[in-house]
Amino acid sequence: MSDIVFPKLHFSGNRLSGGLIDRLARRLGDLGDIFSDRAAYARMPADQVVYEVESYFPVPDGTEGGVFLGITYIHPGKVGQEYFMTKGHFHQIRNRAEVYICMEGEGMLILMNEDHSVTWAERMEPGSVHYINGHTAHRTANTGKGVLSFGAFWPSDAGHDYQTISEKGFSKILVDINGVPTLINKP
Ligand code: M6P
Ligand code: ZN
Repeated sequence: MSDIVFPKLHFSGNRLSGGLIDRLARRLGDLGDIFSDRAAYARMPADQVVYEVESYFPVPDGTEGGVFLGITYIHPGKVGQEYFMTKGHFHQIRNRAEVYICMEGEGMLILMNEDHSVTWAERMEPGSVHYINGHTAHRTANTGKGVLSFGAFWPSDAGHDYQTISEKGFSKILVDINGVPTLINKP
């Protein structure tokens, strides 16, 4: 089916358009199990938007050989001392890799190996490009005062495994210690 013509998309700086774009917002109420400070979480409004994702899925989910892309916008904020962040996931097909490109803001890409024994982080700043190897869980946190936005590109058969993260989390969390984003062992 090499004769299908796909639309050219346009990214304006804060919006993706030009094709059939899937848009979702994740609110605090959708992210119940990811933040460590339960008391701080309970005090915050469930309808507060933590991040938004605009995605383009040119082929059906699960298709081998295609590429999906998405732009994620994480709002600034914290739950207790823990920065606003994405749910995070492994790929369902574990060996599938992904690339992130930071466009705006300041953040950290938090990574964890497959047996959960090692969690580390890479700084994201405008222009930083991050190769996320297969078998590696990934989550992003906004450590700045404005929106953190980044583009993501991943194989269309990769799938998202949220279950493993929702059960066990990452082995470290990213918190603000005297204004410095710091990875600490999960309390
Ligand atoms: C990036 C990609 C997407 C992912 C999104 C939000 O855009 O990795 O696949 O959905 O970030 O992350 P999550 O799905 O973990 O909430
Ligand atoms: Zn991914």
